[in-house]
Amino acid sequence: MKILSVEFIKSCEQPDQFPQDRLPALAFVGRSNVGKSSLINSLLHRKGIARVSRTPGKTQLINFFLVTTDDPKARRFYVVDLPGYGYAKVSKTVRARWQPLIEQYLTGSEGLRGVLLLVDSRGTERQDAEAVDWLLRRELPVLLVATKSDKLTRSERAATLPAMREVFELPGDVDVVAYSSVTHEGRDALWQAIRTMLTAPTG
Ligand SMILES: Nc1nc2c(ncn2[C@@H]2O[C@H](COP(=O)(O)OP(=O)(O)OP(=O)(O)O)[C@@H](O)[C@H]2O)c(=O)[nH]1
Ligand SMILES: [Mg+2]
Repeated sequence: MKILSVEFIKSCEQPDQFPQDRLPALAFVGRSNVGKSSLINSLLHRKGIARVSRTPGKTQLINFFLVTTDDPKARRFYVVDLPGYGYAKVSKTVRARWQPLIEQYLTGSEGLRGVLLLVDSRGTERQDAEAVDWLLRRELPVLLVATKSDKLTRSERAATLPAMREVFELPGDVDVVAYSSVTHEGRDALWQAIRTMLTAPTG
């Protein structure tokens, strides 16, 4: 599969700015600093299209990228980079604005075909479990991605995916993929999972 183009479309701070064209979309969610923007860059083979920062709270709006590929099963779709949840240092007012915005996007978008929930493979937090529950309760198609796998030893890596399944009590139809945006480990597996989500029947 070849990526033909990646175009930044827009940043949204309120729901009436979300694209209305109902193109298929994939949302990337997870704790601040977990590696959402880095993973988008790695996945799309674009170094800096999504802004990355060592300081949590970098992504503050909902950013839409339009991707086209030569794959008939994933020809044109949005990649949606969301602000992270659970970052204490972002002011309460800012977080109070993000939370409903994120929730409105996730619950009100007709084109949304999958939610990629990123968790740090070195350790999960209560908020990750809450996010898993929140998404599953709404019957959103979820894919769990364990990020920064390059930071684990080989044996730790082998233990990660079963451990994630257990911690979150994931139902059998939820996939888990390990990913490193440094080595790009997991890129092929993630693309495979994405194609499945984009072609799954909706409704
Ligand atoms: N070693 C390693 N570092 C990573 C990886 N992915 C991201 N990072 C680093 O983690 C930090 C946060 O990455 P971002 O991609 O900005 O994280 P984010 O989830 O988009 O963060 P917010 O936008 O603040 O919610 C940066 O310093 C990245 O370089 C990875 O796979 N491996
Ligand atoms: Mg980000």
